[in-house]
Amino acid sequence: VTLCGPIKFAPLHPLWQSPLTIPGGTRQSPINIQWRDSVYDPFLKPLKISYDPTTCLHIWNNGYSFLVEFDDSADRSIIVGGPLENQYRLKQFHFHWGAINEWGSEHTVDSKFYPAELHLVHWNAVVYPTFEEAVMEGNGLAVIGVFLKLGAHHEGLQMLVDALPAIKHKDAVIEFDVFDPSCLIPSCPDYWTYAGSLTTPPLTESVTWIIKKQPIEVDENQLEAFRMLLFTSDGEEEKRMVDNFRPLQPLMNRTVRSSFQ
Ligand code: SG5
Ligand code: ZN
Repeated sequence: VTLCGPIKFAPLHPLWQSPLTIPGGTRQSPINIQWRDSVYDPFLKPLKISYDPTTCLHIWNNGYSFLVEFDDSADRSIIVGGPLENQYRLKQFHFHWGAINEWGSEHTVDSKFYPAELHLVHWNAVVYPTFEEAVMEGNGLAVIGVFLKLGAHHEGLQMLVDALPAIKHKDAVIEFDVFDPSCLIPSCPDYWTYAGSLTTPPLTESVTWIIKKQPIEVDENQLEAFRMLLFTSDGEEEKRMVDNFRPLQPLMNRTVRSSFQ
């Protein structure tokens, strides 16, 4: 007989010491996108992206991911169209990834995980005076999700990868003043869209998700560079920044729409 000892769970990341779920939540993210259950919507417009590379400010390790933040005090880096009624301003982008290539993305397609997922976070500055207010409201945010798959070296991503050793520890920030994130967005215009939430606390149900169908390719060394980052501050016992994704949430009463047939 094999006796099974008690199952030991990894300690929870400090980010998740606030509630893991929203009581009564009906539009939580991420979700599995079941391709055949998505509904083609011929009224969905193409998504127009117009980023000003000089609005880029810095790159920092926030202890859960690394973020590239933008000056969002004016309509300089914006998206419009797609499922959106107004234009939305770029605030930041960040990634989620796994310890190994078998998982790491937050969304899945037909239950398949990608090794990483990029999120470009935008807010509705037409309707809300600040990002913090937009975070709390139903149409406040629009996040573009892009899957990363293993393949060719990505020249645009390498700009970021080269900066990572300088922000290895939690709270490290360095200047990063020119970057055009549109180089990280696949050329194929096809996307899925659904109403969801932030995938980190405060988990508010304020996000119009726009998930690109086509992944971008990155190489093994580039993913390995992500995995060299640390959740921990300088001086603490080192914990690798990996598996920084939220588990899948129930679809509930939602439809995923597609821009393509
Ligand atoms: C919000 O959600 C958070 C981000 C968080 C993303 O944009 O901001 C706030 O809630 C401020 C009110 O947190 C920060 O920017 C740290 C200050 O981003 C992360 O935590 C990095 C993963 C999460 O957005 S997401 O739903 O696209 N994953
Ligand atoms: Zn995210």
